[in-house]
Amino acid sequence: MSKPIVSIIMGSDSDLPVMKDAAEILEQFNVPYECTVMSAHRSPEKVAQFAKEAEGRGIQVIIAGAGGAAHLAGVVASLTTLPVIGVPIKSKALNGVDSLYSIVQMPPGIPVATVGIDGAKNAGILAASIVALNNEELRNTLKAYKQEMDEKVGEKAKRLEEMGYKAYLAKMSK
Ligand code: RP5
Repeated sequence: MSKPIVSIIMGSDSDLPVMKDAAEILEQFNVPYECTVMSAHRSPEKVAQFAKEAEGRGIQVIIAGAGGAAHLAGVVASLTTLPVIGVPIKSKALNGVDSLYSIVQMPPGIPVATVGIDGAKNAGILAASIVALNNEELRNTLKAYKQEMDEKVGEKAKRLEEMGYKAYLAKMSK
């Protein structure tokens, strides 16, 4: 893989089953990325070093997933001017509402773009959209991706209209 331009970080390897969705969509779009674990609480010095060095290493966007009292994205955003996208991970105790509020409610001055709970796929797409500002080929890839979704909805609508809802539901449950 060529030099990474998107960095996917997460607070724990237990976040990986969710955060892999960001990696998968970036692979689909041919966006080079790196993926690792670091914790704002358990390895704060590693986080600080990463955030300070990311821009110099050619990283353009950072995706940060964390759960619970999720400070990773905010701490990273405080130490870099790169855009940071936070992914709130669904937690056991509060179903990810704690993670969501921790990430989305950043005080004025340090923004973190926040996707939905477990929304790592959207984080990957958003990261690709940011990178695509200076990459026409990637913009075309993203346009084709949207076009494909549009066509799929159209096909479903046509099928539902033709079959009627009862037959459609019966086929869905098979
Ligand atoms: C957070 O604590 C991580 O991002 C993870 O979502 C959560 C639990 O971590 P583990 O105890 O599974 O390592 O820092």
